[in-house]
Amino acid sequence: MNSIDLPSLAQALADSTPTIRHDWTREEAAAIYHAPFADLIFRAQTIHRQSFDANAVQCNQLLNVKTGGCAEDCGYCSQSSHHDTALPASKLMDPAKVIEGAKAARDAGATRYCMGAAWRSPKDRDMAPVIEMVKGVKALGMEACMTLGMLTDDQAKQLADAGLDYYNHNIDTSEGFYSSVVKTRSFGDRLETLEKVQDAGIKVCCGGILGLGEKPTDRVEMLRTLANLPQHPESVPINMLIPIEGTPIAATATPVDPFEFVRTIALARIMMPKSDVRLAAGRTAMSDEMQALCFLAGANSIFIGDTLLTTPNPGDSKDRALFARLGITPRDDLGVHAHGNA
Ligand code: SAM
Ligand code: DTB
Ligand code: SF4
Repeated sequence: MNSIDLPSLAQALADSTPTIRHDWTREEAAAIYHAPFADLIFRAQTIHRQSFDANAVQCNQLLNVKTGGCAEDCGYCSQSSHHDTALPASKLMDPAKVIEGAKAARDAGATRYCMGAAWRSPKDRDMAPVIEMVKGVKALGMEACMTLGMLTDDQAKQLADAGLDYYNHNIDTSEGFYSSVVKTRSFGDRLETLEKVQDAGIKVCCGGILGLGEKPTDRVEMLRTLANLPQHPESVPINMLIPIEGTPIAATATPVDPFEFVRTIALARIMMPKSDVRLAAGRTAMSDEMQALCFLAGANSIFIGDTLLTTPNPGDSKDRALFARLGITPRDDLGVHAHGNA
């Protein structure tokens, strides 16, 4: 599929440079979120085209390198030891196995390998194997991302020195709703780790979940917190809750209106014009049409492969078919020469 020429007005808009702001007001952000749908999507798509190829999507592969038994009580999570989810806990994986997985992911088209551990924070003895994982993934020419919970300044520096590109640490929802979702840590704890990561020179991946029982204001405020940080997170994952039996939130949550989900993506794109916005967890429950709307609203990144951390993901054949239907190509962040040469 070849992309068609846009009419000249739209092209002129798409050619201008987006303004990067860190002073969004509550009212401004809410007005964008609640705008007529066509106006919202037109604005988001225009801004999207100022910084990105609208037909390319960045592809990430997740791996849970340490499953379950987590001391935190996040009300949505299958891996918390506070909930009875029937998920067996495991030890930290052997770095060699992790690197094998990364190579397979690279061969399947992922440019970034995202490794998650179900920890409140890493212990000092965990750092050596974790660093070996980062170095191994980097040696394959891929981008490396980790999510290990709260970090000290020294741990952030060690990860930066190992070559870690991104650290994922979500704020998940608004400050006001946070304590209804997690009680074992505060919203401020999350912001503190984000600051340490940024100070160490690692790029930040930070977003949230929809479907926790939050109100539209909580979604707007979550994104406003991110957009008003001194530096926008380079990557903003927007997850749709995957209800997990045995978790308190699965018992009370109500499904999110798909249009509200798309509005949230559009607001992220408009307030953080140069960040990658990821259509993250929850795609198995979404139609192709809903995913297409998310891409139109400015999402430009997904998780590929059959599994996320502990739950299923659409998988490569479904995603290949979706990309073909929409004329989307995987974004080649590694360059053709880095692919398949290690
Ligand atoms: N332990 C790490 C931490 O504290 O950041 C990282 C792992 S955690 C699983 C990463 C993110 O995945 C969460 O912040 C949440 O946004 C998302 N997530 C976890 N469980 C989910 C679920 N059931 N449905 C949708 N998203 C989920
Ligand atoms: C993010 O925002 N979503 C990913 C990643 N960052 C670590 C995790 C999704 C987890 C979905 C539920 C599961 O598989 O356990
Ligand atoms: Fe632990 Fe992360 Fe799950 Fe919270 S989201 S319980 S910190 S693994």
